[in-house]
Amino acid sequence: MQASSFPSRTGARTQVAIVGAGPAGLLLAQLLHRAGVATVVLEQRSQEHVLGRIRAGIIEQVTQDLLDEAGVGQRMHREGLVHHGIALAFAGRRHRLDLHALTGGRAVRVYGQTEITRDLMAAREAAGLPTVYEAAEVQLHGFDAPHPRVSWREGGQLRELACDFIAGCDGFHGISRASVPPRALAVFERLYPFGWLGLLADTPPVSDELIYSNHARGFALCSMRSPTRSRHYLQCSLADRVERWSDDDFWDELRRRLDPAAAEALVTGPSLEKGIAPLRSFVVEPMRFGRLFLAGDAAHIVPPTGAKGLNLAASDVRYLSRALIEHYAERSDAGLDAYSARCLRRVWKAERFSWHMTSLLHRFPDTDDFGHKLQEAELDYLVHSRAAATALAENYVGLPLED
Ligand code: FAS
Ligand code: PHB
Repeated sequence: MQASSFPSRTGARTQVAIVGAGPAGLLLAQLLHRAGVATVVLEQRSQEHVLGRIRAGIIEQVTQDLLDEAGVGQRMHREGLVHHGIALAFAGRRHRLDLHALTGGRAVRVYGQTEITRDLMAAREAAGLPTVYEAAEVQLHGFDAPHPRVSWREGGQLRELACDFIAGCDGFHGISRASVPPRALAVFERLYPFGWLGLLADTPPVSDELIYSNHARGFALCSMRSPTRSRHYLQCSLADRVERWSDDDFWDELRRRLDPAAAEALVTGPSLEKGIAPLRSFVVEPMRFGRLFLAGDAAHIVPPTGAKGLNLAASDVRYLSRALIEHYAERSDAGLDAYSARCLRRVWKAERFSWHMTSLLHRFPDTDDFGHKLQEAELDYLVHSRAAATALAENYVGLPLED
């Protein structure tokens, strides 16, 4: 297969131009490289900035298998924590859901998105493959015709790259989806009347597994990155500002929202990172426009309550990488033609689950007492019904892939 003729300023070309060096873009690039498909990755921020983002922490088996297929799973297996269960806390009590037993032996793994990105960047550098960081003013051209191009500014110089396909892996605020004529898009969106205030600290996790807490003061989540590094979240108002939250304020509020045993076990310490993220559900249809394919947050966003965002990006990339490899290796476009519909069937199931978990565990300002009693009844039903718990468990560990 062709290699990238990249270094020259004009006349440069590659097979797949990938916009965005987040997990979607880097994982796609690595999978294509291992199949001999040439790529160039264009990232608007610095490598350090991309690595400085603290985001997802839970990965499904599908994502783990993909990292192994990409040849970057070694550290994940060494350092990632396999979790067989989660806990739901409400009405002052904590209830464990045995995901492993409920799903016939499946599990999730705690391994931070930052580490996945680091592993993928290292693999790409080791292979000497082209990634342009701090690529300014990236523009997409001619993707509704056979010869698309991307252009950008690098050190003030205008650069251009011809390609066969463009993969828009540039997240929710990227240029790829924004380059599609609005009339060609159907947008589905739901905004939530609250955000998540997240804190990362080198303190031991509250428990061996995650605790999702529904509390009258608001949702709380106790997660982790390792046996010595914890990651916690508090539901907060959209008007909240992270500057108003001292570390002590955060720890005191977290303690209030936990069951007594968890509150007792909480070890506090200085934050390494603190930030507020809004919650939204968002899907754009279709995910393909001619020779432009959207993957990951560029096409869909889920509230993080279901731990699906990064995992959906991975399953999009699994479908897209196989389709592009099939195009080059077998001269077949069947996978490319099926890409959007195949991804969206999975995306909408994850949107449903993430919306359900968010509705179940958060306090909505316009919910009345009756609504709160319904929430509590649903949680009580969940932790006492094997059927209801199985339904949650099979979605949490990740539904099987189509094909
Ligand atoms: P990303 O947004 O990760 O990557 C897109 C990349 O494209 C970025 O590096 C960006 O700089 C670059 N880019 C943007 N515009 C560009 C342009 N014009 N030109 C070139 N490059 C451009 N998911 C979970 O499962 N669990 C969580 O707990 C969780 N927490 C989150 C917290 C926050 C604050 C956010 C924003 C998201 C969170 N997510 C979580 C979801 C998140 O993990 C995403 O699903 C994941 O980053 C998706 O990866 P990508 O699709 O690669 O998009
Ligand atoms: C995290 O560890 O960042 C995390 C875990 C589970 C979630 C959301 C975030 O549902």
